[in-house]
Amino acid sequence: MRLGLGLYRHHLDTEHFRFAKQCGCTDVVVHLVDYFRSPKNDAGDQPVGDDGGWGLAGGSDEYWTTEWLTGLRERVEAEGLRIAAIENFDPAHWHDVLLDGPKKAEQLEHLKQIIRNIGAAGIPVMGYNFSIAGVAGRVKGPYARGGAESVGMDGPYDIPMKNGMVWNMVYDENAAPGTIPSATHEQLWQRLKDFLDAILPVAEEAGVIMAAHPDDPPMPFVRGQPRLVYQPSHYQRLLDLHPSPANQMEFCVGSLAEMTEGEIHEVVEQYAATRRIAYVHLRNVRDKVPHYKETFIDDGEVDVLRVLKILRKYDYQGVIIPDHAPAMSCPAPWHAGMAFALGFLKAGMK
Ligand SMILES: [Mn+2]
Repeated sequence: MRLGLGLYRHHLDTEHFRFAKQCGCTDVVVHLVDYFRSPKNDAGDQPVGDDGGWGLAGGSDEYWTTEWLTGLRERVEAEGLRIAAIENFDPAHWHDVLLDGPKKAEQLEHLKQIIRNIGAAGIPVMGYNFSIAGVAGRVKGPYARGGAESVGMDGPYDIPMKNGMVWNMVYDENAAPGTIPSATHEQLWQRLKDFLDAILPVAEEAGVIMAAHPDDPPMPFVRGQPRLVYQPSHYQRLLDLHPSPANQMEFCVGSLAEMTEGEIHEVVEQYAATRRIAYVHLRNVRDKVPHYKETFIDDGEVDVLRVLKILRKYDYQGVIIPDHAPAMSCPAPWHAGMAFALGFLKAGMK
């Protein structure tokens, strides 16, 4: 098992690579989409946003080229780290793949090229979250120990999404007025299948593993849109959709623990046994949707040390990152929260 840190777009510099190394990481997981372009998100925390989502999607396409990604990998390796994965596509690159819109075929071709670029740059995993509404409906408050700010849910979130939005970001500021009609669960599974059928052969050839994150938050519907992996058993359905060795999981223990079905340690056992975990998000949580709260890593309902023991039993060799952590009361809330989680994980991984 290897310890990693997830870095947002604005963290991709030497200072943050060194911070990860100093915390004992061997790896980083990088986000190329900037969730913090809108002033409504505090760059010292995880994004939450409002009914308009996190902000505007569609950052520079340069980040997705082989040249830029190779340069990033070299900058990371210069600090003695590896890039374990890239996390999340830009909503501007695949809105019609998620919405089954007119640009779907064109966008799938672009995604294939992105996967080829990632492989050519020597980055082994692409994490994605196949979701129309994305990470929406969360609230922020002093929910964690000592009044530390964390996120959670305080009831369902059903306000429809405006046209031009997908994945909790805005891809078209000039979209026609109106809201996006609801899809069905079966339509969304078909869209996922179309995506996997197109992408997985390219991923295999490029040496890139596609890693699916479960729904965050794991509700059956968010903003009137269906979700895919909102109960533990749905992950098996996703794996069964395509036997490719490139079809794997971005295994988020926190999201799985928030689900209303399953016992989290049994769920970890079940999926560790598949050996199709590309990498792990490991955080702790109290209660279930629609009323869960994120906690410090030692303080929720997940026995994180037991999770590590189960992963070790199945000889899991991949990377574990803390995912989110409560923001601590100090001048560097994100750094302190992550350092605390990483220290705990590092000790537990011995
Ligand atoms: Mn996660």
